[in-house]
Amino acid sequence: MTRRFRNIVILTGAGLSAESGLGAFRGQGGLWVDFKIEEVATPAAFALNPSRVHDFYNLRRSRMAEARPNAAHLALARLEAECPANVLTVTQNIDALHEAGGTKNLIHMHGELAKALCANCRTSVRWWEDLFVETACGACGEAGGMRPDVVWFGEMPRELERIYDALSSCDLFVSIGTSGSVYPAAGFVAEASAAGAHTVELNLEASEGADLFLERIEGRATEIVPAFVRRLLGTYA
Ligand code: BV8
Repeated sequence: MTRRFRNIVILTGAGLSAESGLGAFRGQGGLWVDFKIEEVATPAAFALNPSRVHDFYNLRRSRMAEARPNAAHLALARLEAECPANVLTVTQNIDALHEAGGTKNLIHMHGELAKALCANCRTSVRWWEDLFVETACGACGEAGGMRPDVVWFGEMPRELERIYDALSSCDLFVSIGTSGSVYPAAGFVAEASAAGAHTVELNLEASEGADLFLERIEGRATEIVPAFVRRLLGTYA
């Protein structure tokens, strides 16, 4: 890697936060082993049994409150701070570890667990406590409509226009800690390739879209991401 890239887009997934104690979704010990997507992460599930959905997200929110950014989060914040290129980080993660690590130019395309959304008046507020069916909205006063401000399956991800804009002009696309199994995120590498970008996957194992990448680095995020960032910053020296 010798090219001096000017517009870098980084996509991250659950694998980035795994070593901070926030288990991934798939694979051994993954969330989807104990919970069914259709029972906890869809609008229909919330309409049918909101308490079960609140239990699922209250559990994750309490785990998230204990978690700390790891060496991979810190390395990505360093890249953003020291790299002469434009760096945009797009995360599928709903935890707050990128921000805690220092990353600023960040899009939570699947929302944030540290926010609550009122389904009645669409007000979104910072929220670190448990949520319940009885919880009333501070803006409209309604109860029963407060939900985690996350994107459920079948719902539109956030800031897609800004993301596709960045993908269409990026010259380096880096995917970190994601299995490439959820769309539209899993389609971003194809968009970046179509724009002529160099594409790199950093992951513990080959993702579902591994063949779409020009370069792949396998390993644990806390080891391979700091090394990759050092190498990348070295190209501007
Ligand atoms: C939508 C928030 C309409 C909530 C999430 C096209 C084809 C097929 C299906 C679809 C399609 N288009 C749409 C769909 C339907 C659906 C979908 O993709 N279904 C899948 C299951 C097939 N998509 C949607 O519904 C999306 N909405 O399409 O709206 C629309 C229309 C037009 C244009 C746009 C949109 C909304 C999807 C978002 C759902 N919400 N999260 C919550 O978190 O509870 S998705 C959630 O699951 C995460 O955010 C993430 O996106 C996904 C989990 O994936 P990963 O993060 O990759 O985690 P995973 O465990 O799978 O993998 C971890 C990886 O890390 C592994 O590879 C592992 O090897 C690696 N790893 C582990 N440890 C480490 C590591 N790597 C390095 N170091 C380590 N230590």
